[in-house]
Amino acid sequence: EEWKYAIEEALDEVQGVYAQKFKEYVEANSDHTVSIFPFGTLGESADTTELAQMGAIQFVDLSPGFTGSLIPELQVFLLPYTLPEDPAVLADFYKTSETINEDLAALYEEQSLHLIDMFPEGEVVMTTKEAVKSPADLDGVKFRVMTTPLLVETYDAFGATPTPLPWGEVFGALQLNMIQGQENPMFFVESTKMYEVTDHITFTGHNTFTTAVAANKSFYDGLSEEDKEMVNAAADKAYDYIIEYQKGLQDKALAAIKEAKPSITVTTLTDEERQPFREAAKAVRESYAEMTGESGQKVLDGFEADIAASVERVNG
Ligand code: 6CS
Repeated sequence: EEWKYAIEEALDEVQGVYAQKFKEYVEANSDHTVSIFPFGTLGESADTTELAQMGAIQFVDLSPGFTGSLIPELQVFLLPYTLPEDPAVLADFYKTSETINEDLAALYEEQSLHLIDMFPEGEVVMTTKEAVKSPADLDGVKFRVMTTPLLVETYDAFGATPTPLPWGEVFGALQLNMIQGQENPMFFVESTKMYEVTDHITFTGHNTFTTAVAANKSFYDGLSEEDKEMVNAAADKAYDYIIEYQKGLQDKALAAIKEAKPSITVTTLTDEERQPFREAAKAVRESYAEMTGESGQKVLDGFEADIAASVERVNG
């Protein structure tokens, strides 16, 4: 059988590298084949999510920055200064968290999706046309965010004018100065040439980019036990690979950006400079609470307990 798998990125970007590992394992261990559809070939993230819900494609990569509009509790991943920064802790967390793999997985099921994996894609940085040292510098800056409501609240709290856009419109909007900033992990800033249309990179330490891979629910439920195990094993392989693959990727991407554009400025905010952003993050938690109620609170509590358990496991 041919399985179709849509991703939100290009084949040589993080989601693409994961998908290719997944495909390699499936094809080596079964009679099935996997066709990967890179970003743009089947539409925006909202489109590919729908295709997977309908069963027109079997697998999809769908990031909470978009899927949070469908499943509000997923916005827990977007709460600033909530996920741990240490990549080793993150690697343990996504794999072991019961909140992700049971509670959030159940919410995907309600949307006709079976959660296969969630994984980190690197620290999120801001890239802007003017330097950013404080929320005051974001005043009047139209800042592109992915389309889930909590990101609008976040950049509102950070002092900017949040502008939700699907990915396909971001480069052009920056080029035409319709927006003056956006956030993404460094590898993506490099591969998509975001640095050509922005001049300043700022490390604020407020988040890591999270993505998810899901299957159409009836498709997955209908697989033989053997195929289910094979799919899960393929995901485990791809997960380990993508964690290793990302070691040093941020530095490599940053070096390539500096080489391509020597005038780019790169600023890491100090703890003191991060303080006002941390303060603003409190209001974002309140928005999350309003959007998700009791269910969201339970997710957040479990999320933080699971993070603490991962910190303990990794650091002893
Ligand atoms: O900013 C975005 O919309 C995109 N960022 C990444 C890292 N992957 C896919 C997503 O569409």
